[in-house]
Amino acid sequence: MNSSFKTVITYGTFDLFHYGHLEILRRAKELGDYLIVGLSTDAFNRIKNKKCIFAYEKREEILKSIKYVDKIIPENSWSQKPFDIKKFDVDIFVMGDDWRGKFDELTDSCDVQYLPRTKGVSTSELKQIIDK
Ligand code: C2G
Repeated sequence: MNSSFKTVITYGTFDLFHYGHLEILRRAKELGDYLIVGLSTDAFNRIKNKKCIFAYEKREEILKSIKYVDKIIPENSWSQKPFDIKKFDVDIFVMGDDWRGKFDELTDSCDVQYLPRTKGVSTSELKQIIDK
């Protein structure tokens, strides 16, 4: 693969998919040529203490229909990132800036970019509105 070809990776739960999720995927893809998404499994969401409305298969189905996403891999643990970066020859790791600083150890293996979160929307806020 020529050196200008850039592989980008990002991770998340992507539950109740919304435009904040779309925006991070759009911007992540814009940084390179190929975007891999590490999608949190239901078991990993339990480890993250994150209650999920939609099961992995449903969240995966939505991500598969997003034009920015080229590949989806399961995210089973906090520790898999360096292995994924090596396995898929990742050039750029992207997360929203709510995670700023949390994955800086990955700068040894690739470019780490924290992008501004999209204001005004979050899965937890959507859940509160739905629960009303
Ligand atoms: N995001 C965003 N703007 C929002 C909401 C979310 O940019 N309004 C971004 C988050 O910063 C994250 C991605 O969308 O980069 C996915 O968000 P979540 O599904 O909430 O993922 P999270 O629970 O943060 O899991 O190992 C990393 C974890 O799996 C990340």
